Amino acid sequence: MTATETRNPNKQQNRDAVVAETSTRDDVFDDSYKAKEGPKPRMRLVWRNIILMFLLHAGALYGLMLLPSASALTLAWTVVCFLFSALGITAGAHRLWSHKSYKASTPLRVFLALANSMAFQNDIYEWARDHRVHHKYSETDADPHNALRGFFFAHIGWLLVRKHPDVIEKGKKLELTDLKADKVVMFQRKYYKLSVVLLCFLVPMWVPWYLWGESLWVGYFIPGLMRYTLVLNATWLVNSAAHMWGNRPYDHNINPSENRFVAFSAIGEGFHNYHHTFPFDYATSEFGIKMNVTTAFIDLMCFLGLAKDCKRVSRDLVSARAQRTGDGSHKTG
Ligand code: ST9
Ligand code: ZN
Ligand code: ZN
Repeated sequence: MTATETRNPNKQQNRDAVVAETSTRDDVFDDSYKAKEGPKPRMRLVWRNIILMFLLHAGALYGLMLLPSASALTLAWTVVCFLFSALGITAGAHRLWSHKSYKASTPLRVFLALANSMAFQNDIYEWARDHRVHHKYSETDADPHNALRGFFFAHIGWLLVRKHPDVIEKGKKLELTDLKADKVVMFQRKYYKLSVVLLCFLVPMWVPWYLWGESLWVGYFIPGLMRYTLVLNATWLVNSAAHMWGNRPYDHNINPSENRFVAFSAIGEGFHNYHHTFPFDYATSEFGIKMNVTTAFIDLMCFLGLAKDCKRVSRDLVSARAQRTGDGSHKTG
């Protein structure tokens, strides 16, 4: 029996290629990690980040209070900006660049890189590097947002302190040549700050002002700051809530869980027990497009000829794994 299948005509050939590839991946859990003996390194606060995150969340709350004064078009634009920036993380930094779970044409990669800059969550290279080390050394000191350090640390705290030295030590050993060879990724990294100013703040504010006469103030606080903060928190919930609460139908030995609330708010990324068990599956879930806008988007891109070679775990393998290591909550059929 083969481990995975891909959606294209040359099935057997692709299956073999996928199996060979997944056996040498750097996003698969590695249980060889041993914590260093002796006292833990001191936690070093980064006050610049603490102050900026506080101001950002205060601005987002103010944006929330401004909602009644925004026009319907501005609210619709906020939803568009939310979805666009969310896809830059889910379909882009996560499923494409961190996990290589499908292939994307250059126009699609450019689209996803622009969307990723609108999400302002570090450039794609840094995001994917941190994410691979998260999968490989999940719930250890080498995991950037180690959920064993509590909800707050996994959610936002990890961005407010210097990284544990093990994150950097283990991260330096990762295989990142695919990212370095991707011109779109490197271009985005080079012009990251400029692209964030334009796409995360100026474009969301400017479009409603220019096209339908919304005030720049409302444009800045609602589709700008409030939308940015919502996407951040939806993403962080995957690291916090989905590493703590929910069923573990595929592997009860790990903390990542199936969390429907997170799946909804993170446009399909809350099926986290499945995702950590089969990180190379492009759908990040057994259930295809169900509660999974990101998978529907990738399917649409395949239909339009802009994406291909979506990796999928076979139903047989999923069932066998659930029977062997699941918590018993797996539903067949
Ligand atoms: C943000 C990121 O929010 C969110 C990521 C979430 C991930 C979620 C995953 C869940 C699954 C997907 C679900 C998606 C759902 C989406 C839903 C959407 C609706 N390996 O970092 P530095 C080296 S960002 C190898 O400064 P410090 C490297 O040489 C928010 N090497 O460490 C590096 O230099 P460079 C906005 C590594 O000093 C150097 O060390 N941004 C690694 O300890 C220094 O690195 C912020 O808030 C590694 N892994 O500082 C700012 N790491 O990069 C956040 C480091 O030049 N960041 N090195 O190569 C910071 O300010 C700092 O990183 C710090 C740590 C203070 C946190
Ligand atoms: Zn992942
Ligand atoms: Zn995780």
